[in-house]
Amino acid sequence: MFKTEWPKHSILAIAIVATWLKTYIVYKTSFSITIDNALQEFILFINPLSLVLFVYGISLFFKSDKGKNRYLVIATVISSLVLYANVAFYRFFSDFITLPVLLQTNNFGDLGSSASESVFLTDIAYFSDVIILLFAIKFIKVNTGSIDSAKAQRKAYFILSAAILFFNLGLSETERPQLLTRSFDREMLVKNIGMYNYHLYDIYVQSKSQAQRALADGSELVEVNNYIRSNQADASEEMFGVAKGKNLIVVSLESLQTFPINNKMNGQTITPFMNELTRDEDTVYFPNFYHQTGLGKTSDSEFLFENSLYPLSGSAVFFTHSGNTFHSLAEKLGDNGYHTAVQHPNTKSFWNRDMMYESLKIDEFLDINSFEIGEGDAVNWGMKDIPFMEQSVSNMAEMPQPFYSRLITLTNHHPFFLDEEDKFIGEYDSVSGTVNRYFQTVRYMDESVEVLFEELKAKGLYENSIIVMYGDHYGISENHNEAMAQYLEKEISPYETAQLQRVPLFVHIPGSGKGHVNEEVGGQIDLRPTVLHMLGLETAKDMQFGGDLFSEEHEEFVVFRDGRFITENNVYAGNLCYDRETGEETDAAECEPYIDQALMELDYSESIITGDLLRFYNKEDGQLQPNGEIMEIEK
Ligand code: GP9
Ligand code: MN
Repeated sequence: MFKTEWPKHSILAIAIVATWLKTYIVYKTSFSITIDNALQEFILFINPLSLVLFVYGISLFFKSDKGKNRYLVIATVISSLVLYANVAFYRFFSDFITLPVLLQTNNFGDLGSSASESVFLTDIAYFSDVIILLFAIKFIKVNTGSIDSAKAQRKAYFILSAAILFFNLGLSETERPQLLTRSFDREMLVKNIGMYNYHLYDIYVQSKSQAQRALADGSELVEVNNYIRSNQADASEEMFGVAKGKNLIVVSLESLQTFPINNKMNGQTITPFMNELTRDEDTVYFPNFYHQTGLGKTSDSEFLFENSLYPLSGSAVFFTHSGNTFHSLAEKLGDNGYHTAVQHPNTKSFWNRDMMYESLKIDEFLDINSFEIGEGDAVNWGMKDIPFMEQSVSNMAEMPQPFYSRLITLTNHHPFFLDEEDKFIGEYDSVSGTVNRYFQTVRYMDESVEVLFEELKAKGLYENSIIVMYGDHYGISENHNEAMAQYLEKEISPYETAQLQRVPLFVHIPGSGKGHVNEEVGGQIDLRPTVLHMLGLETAKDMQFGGDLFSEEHEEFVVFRDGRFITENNVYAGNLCYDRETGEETDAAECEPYIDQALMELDYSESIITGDLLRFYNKEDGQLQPNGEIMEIEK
């Protein structure tokens, strides 16, 4: 067809361009990847390139043209299959493939049947680069004369491909800081590092956890079990069963810290409704309650709540260990006749929730598709909390009772933007726009909590439910210390920073008269036993690190994910020991005994997760199954 000779590496160049452009076109046509700005679009455009250059470039090492071409065809077919498999999977699950879904087919029994319904003849277009390549090989005559600078050329080529990879990663890092360590969302990963790199990254993450799991055996549990049993607190006699058989409504209050509660900003009340709750006769309010999250932020708080285990130190456990065996709060409630549901108007793959919720045995996940987001109903990260509360309650009205419904709010999230009509108070006046706006979004959140209560009453659900609400993690990071120092009118020492990790906890039991301010020092790790005991369910045989906050035996010892801790008398932060009440530095000996205990507790919890040790634990009789076989078969 073509008479003239084409340059030596034309076939390679054609293959690269064909796959690159095809991938970009497929991104745009077959997935719904949200693009917010031109930079994101640019990253999406260039992200297939680095790996394609690298993999196809290996053909440069082949001696014969035939070998080269054959390799290129195989490489294009494989990359097309990877892309196409994702397209077919996405049609059904609106998500990208991750290794565990291929391995845990029992969770996805309908995969096979749905796959066949997701395949069409026209899908041949997804292999267009293979077709183009085959044509090129057949009809293009390339100059085979060897200009022998092959080695130097190859070197330059691979340096270029590495440079493109780093350029891509650099751009992604500016767009999404900590993308790879936090790895919060598959869509975000595909959007930033590209489909092909995403799969390599996924394989790396998953095989690392699989290897650790394979090396673990149940014997490690003996020591952990002894530690847990010797530190365990009995249920509170007064509160055990106080809400037996009632619905459990849990609200994760996005980025809400304790400091705005019962506080003012430039004379304006920030949380009028929640302030009332702190004095309410049916509400127990905990002002000395801390979050214990790490990289996984909201998802870590969910993990703490459901499992009473610490999240991981180096990654988001929702992402890396969603295939583990867990004995979650949801599972226990499910076993006791509850319908269990999480409501959160965001993409279901965010924080890998869709996968993790399967392992946590949550019956129903009402994600963004379960909500109607009308005009003006979205701001910042998505659906506004007020319409979210309204629709969540309507959803609850449809649920079989008793139910456990956990709501995850969204509006009070960095960067704390609001529409004009939702600003109920003015901004603060510090150097930090983030801090200034935070007060307004917290004020909006307060309004949404009030709406929740009203709606529950209107729908007749209120009387028969208990409502547990807690801040999921800090909203204002240490980057805003100057503004916080201005607001709090004190210097932000390591002590203050630790104290700023307090998040409010409200336990509201309608008609109980149990309301009081409870000064107990506690953390998110304590939520699971506290809540289960109120619902009249024992946890004495559970593998959990927290204790019932109402129990006389509850130990005031809150360990942060990074080893800082709070005790009844002390705050240990920045390697210094402080008096908890005064904030004055104290004798290091007061903290000393707890330093190792804190690290040990974190290590024990980490070993449960990385070794997937709960598969060796019989939750019914509390027996360890060191050889693991019995539990494995049951699974
Ligand atoms: C996203 C929401 C916020 O679904 O949970 O996540 P965060 O950034 O707070 O972890
Ligand atoms: Mn959050």
